[in-house]
Amino acid sequence: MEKTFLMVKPDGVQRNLIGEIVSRFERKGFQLVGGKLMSISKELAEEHYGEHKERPFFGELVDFITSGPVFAMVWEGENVIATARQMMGSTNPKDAAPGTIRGDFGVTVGKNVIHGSDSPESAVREIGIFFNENELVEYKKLTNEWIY
Ligand code: 3AN
Repeated sequence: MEKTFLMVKPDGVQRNLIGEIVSRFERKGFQLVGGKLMSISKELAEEHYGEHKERPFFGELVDFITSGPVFAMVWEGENVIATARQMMGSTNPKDAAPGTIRGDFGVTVGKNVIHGSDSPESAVREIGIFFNENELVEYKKLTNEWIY
């Protein structure tokens, strides 16, 4: 089953949006297989955003993502990579449709609330740099009488 890496950025954590964001992916029907509140070191930030090294906003990007805790997650489900990107909305919140996470909660392109892997290759890479294998939990949804 496909997996993706999603992360509530420092602005989302400061604005108490972790629950709202987790809830959207739960209600959609995806399964949370890993999650942790963590601080990102400068080294990890530079590795994560490696593809943007030459962009003029690289320094800003690293400073922002290391400015406060983030909530890192791995989600699983059919087409979860592309669907999560749709649910996040466009990179620049001014172009993100209402109903998307960035459309509903974001204002500026730098502080756009959430990160999500953009391809199967980046999902594998990003899950690998943020999570150890033993932090990912594979489990079946039960259909017992005690689940309402
Ligand atoms: P996405 O996060 O939607 O995949 P990317 O990969 O193009 O977008 O950009 C990575 C991150 O860089 C974005 N999440 C955004 O916060 C930041 N970013 C993109 N463009 C700019 C910009 N012009 N100025 C500042 N930050 C930017």
